[in-house]
Formats: sequence, C-alpha cells, structure tokens
Amino acid sequence: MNFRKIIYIIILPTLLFISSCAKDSKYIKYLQTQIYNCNFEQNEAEFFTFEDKNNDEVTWSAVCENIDDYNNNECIEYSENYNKNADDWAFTPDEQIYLNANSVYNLSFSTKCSDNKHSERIEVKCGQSQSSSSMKISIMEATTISSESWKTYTNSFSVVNSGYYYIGFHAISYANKRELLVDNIKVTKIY
Ligand SMILES: [Ca+2]
Ligand SMILES: [Ca+2]
Repeated sequence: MNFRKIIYIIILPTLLFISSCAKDSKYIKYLQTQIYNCNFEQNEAEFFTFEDKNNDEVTWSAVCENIDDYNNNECIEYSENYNKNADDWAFTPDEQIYLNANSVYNLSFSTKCSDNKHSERIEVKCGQSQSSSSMKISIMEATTISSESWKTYTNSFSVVNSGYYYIGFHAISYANKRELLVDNIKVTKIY
C-alpha cells in the first residue's frame, strides 16, 4: 500500500471524525474546565464576605431553606427591608478563583425570590478584592428575579490581568420586597 492510499484510508477519516467532534457541543462541553463550584452544603457561606453597603443592618446570610419538611438546602439569602432599597454584596471566599488573562469563563448560579408578588433585583460583578469599590467587571447586568423556583443564569466574562478574583452578588432589590436567594455558583473556563 502506498503512502497516498494510507492517507485516504486511515488518516483522512480520522481527521474528519476529529473535526466533526469539535463541532459537537457535547465534546466542547467536555473540554471545559470547572474551576470553582459552591453549593453551600459544606458551610462554604462561612467563608463568604457580606457587605452591608447601605448600612441598614439588613444583608446577606447563610440560610437553609425548606427546613420544616427536611428537604434541606443550604444557600445564601438577602433579607428584606420595608423602607430602604437593597445595596448589599456577597463575595466569594479568599483565593478560590484564579483567572487567566486572555481566557474566557462562564459564571453560572441559581437564584430565586421567596414571593413572586415581590420581585427582587440582582447584578453580578467581579474584582480583585472582596469590597464593593473593586467590583469593576460586570458579569451580569441588573436583572429582575420574579420566579419562586430556582433558575440558573449563565454569563461569560473575561479579565485583562491574571490573578485571584472575587465574584460579587449585588442585591439591588427595591424597598418593601422579600427574600432573594442564591445557590450553586460555578465558574468554568471555556477556553
Ligand atoms: Ca445548596
Ligand atoms: Ca443592607
């Protein structure tokens, strides 16, 4: 068998197969790398930093929902203030999320409100320290949350400088709403 035949019989079909796999989202998904995963079931909330920016002594805290029916689910929750708009941040723990410049990442998380007659609002940013003043990179614009069932939001983002980053979940609900909950935070490197 000459070399040209080998190319046609073995190498060419292999290349075509690899090329078709690369176009298949299943394989692309397989290539993604998860770099952070927090479902709050191991007391991860203890290592989060909460910032009560509007200084009203109402802010984020760790909660366990459905505790009465033993369907426990740990998550974090912004509680309500009947008179003042929310301005409260929840930051991911110290040195957990290292991001490379020139890479693209996905942030996904689940969120819901406790009463759909009282929609909540949230935006998500990131920065290089656990404080509102360093939250300079927008990941998710201000979004109204009006579902009492968990919904997952996924947004891609990237950073200019490599280093440790902190994701900031910013409760911006209007006054006289109820609770805003966040769970299942994942950061995945896409490429
Ligand atoms: Ca959970
Ligand atoms: Ca507050």
